[in-house]
Amino acid sequence: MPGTHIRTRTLALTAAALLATVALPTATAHADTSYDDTYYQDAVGKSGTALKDALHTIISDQTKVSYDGVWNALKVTDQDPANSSNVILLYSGLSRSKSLNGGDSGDWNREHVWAKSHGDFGTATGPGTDLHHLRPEDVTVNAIRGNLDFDEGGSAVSNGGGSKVDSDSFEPRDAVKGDVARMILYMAVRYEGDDSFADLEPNEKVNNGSSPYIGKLTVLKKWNDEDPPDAFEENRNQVIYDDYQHNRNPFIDHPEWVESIW
Ligand SMILES: [Ca+2]
Ligand SMILES: [Ca+2]
Ligand SMILES: [Ca+2]
Repeated sequence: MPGTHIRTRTLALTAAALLATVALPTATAHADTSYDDTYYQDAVGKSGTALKDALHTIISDQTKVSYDGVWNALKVTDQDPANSSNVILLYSGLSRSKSLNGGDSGDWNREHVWAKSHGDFGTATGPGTDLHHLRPEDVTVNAIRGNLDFDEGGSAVSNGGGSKVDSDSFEPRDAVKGDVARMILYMAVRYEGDDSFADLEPNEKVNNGSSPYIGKLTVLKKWNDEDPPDAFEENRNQVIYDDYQHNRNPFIDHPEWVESIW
């Protein structure tokens, strides 16, 4: 249904342009209420743990993608809007040929934003193949991020688009800080330990190692505020919902729900 996508995306861009002209300053201004009466019906009006529980039930109803299927899915979800032969690399911000997927230097591969060692879920179908936190990234930059927690500070990553790294944390470039926060917090709500995988949660630490935690929560909340969802992130959420998993990242539709839960 490519035609549907084009129409949806055009409407989203028009809405974004309208919001930009009225320049409402708060995260609430970016809330997309399109799905409040349908998809989010059982969550709207709730807060805190009740909201988290309701969202967990809603987003756990999904189709799962195989790890091999992730390659082709990312070529659609992360397509460069200016060049349909390319994908945009998450941290680098570079546009690179879809055909350069692989494991060699100069290739892009499948970055697990929630590092798969944090909770040790690997690449079996489940959290390790969940498109809501998988993004294309340069093989070398992906290795530099490794399984580091997220925090501010460090030195510039080579070809990292402004991303920084130090011994115990990684700071993505400004344009995707909010994307990273909303991906991590989606994972925390989606995986609650009731499906044979670990209960993933954010915390205030770095050096979480193989524990099922990612830090730092206060920094992720700040990034959610500083970098609200844009057309690229919203389109990606829509494509995953329409064509792949049939579930949504609630924090892209309602960034203000982050503050309500955490
Ligand atoms: Ca650090
Ligand atoms: Ca962004
Ligand atoms: Ca959880």
